[in-house]
Amino acid sequence: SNPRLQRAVISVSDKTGLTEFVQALVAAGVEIFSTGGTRKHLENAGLKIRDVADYTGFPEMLDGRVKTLHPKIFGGILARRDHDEDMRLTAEHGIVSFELVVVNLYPFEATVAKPGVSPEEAIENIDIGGPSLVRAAAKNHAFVTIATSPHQYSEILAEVQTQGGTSLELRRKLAAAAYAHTAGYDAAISAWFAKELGQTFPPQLSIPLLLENELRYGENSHQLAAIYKQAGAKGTSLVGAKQLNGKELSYNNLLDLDSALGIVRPLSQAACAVIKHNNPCGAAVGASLAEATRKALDGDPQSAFGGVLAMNQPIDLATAEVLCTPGLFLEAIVAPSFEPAAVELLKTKPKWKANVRLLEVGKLTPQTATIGYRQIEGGMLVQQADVLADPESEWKIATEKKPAEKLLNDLKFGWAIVRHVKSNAIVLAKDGMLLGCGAGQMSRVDSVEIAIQKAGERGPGSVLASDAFFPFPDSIHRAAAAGVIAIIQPGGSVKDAEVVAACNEHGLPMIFTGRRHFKH
Ligand code: 93A
Repeated sequence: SNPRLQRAVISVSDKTGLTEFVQALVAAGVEIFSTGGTRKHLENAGLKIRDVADYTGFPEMLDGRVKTLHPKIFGGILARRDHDEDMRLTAEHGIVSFELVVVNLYPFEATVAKPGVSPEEAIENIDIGGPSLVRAAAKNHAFVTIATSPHQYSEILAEVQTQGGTSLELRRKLAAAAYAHTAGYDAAISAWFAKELGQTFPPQLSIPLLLENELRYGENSHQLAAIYKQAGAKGTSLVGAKQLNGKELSYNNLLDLDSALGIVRPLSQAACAVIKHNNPCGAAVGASLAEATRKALDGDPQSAFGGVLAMNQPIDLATAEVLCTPGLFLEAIVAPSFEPAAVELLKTKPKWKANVRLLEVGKLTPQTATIGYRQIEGGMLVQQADVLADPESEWKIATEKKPAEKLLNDLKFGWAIVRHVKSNAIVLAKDGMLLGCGAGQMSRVDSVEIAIQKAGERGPGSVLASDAFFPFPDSIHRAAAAGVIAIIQPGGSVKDAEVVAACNEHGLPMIFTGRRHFKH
């Protein structure tokens, strides 16, 4: 049977929804004990609240560093109600029992996220009594209910109002959530310390992640999935983006949208990227966003069907009109913002109605994820993200022929795109537009072949970018035959001399960037 809920300890920083919750508890006959700020807040709402300090006979001290850390509080939470000796001892010491603990912690993450916060202020926001209350109540969940988030109030209340107390099932569920809460809290503190120490790598591996949402399913419908938010994450991201239209985002949508954003994020001109299966099948820059979008969709119109798009500028009506190309179906579009007229048009385009997912993420900031994680069986691989921009000052012309000045923009563009393509990666680009992409092949020359085939008759006059060196000169001969007029690649193969000789033979200029960009 559910133990009757008689007394609660309430000590919260986030007072959202608290007054209504406590009013209902009081109405259900629960006696409330609170710390200074919480008590004032509730008394201002006209509620009768007992003061923790009065009860313990010990004042809050050290500027609040010691408020609830007292045996009369912890004994009342931790006593095993079915142990005679526990009950005898608590009674002997004038300790009352608490069946409910409501705590949320000092806002450490929000505090350290503030610009210019001092270490002293950060440290003062390390909660000690709060996590102790949470852990104690969760440990004794056989008898005690622990609430760590206002989202839990209604479920608790529903049981209290109908049954006088909570069910063991709910108490166990809340205990699990409570330990996740304190674990995330300590992870954030540890990450802050590491940052203060200037320690950026290897990172603190207790990544503070908070459950954001459950997803309908994972990569396939038989896989359960969820999305987590990195605590304290700054910058523009899909987590918490504003959805203006369309069905719920899927796991694959999120992965593809993130890749698409990754492509357009660093580009300074108006840009659009089209992603399918996590690889770009279109990407372009233009004088306007509408032009860039038109070029991105034209890169590979067949593959663009069912694609996911990202733009680096607000979507205006002209761009929305381009997106309404007859016969084109799009899964999702992410942009800094959408003009209302553009949203209207996209929503009413017959086939997409209520379907196309439109996401507003705000003005794009540079990538903030500096560390990448990849799970392997039994462990985890951790590396710095591939964020280094390759300065042109370090590029070297490897061939007799120099690339014409007007080709430099395309070479830069191709080099900016190829790092976002799964290795072995080859892209063909012309006039700020991706024309062909060979992705994820196990042999580089196969990727060259696919990129050429995708570019088709538009290939002549294009430039070719390769994410890593050519192990053999065969790719060069193939590119020259297709009409490629310049090449950019890292260099560094034992066969570089042969590769350069092949370029010279065809009169092709080639740049060595000196840095490889595998993406696996
Ligand atoms: O400084 S503390 O670690 N010392 C304590 O004994 C203590 N007990 C509760 N902080 C403590 N708390 C925290 O105070 C709670 O976790 C909550 O976040 C906050 C509520 O304080 P107030 O009721 O004064 O607003």
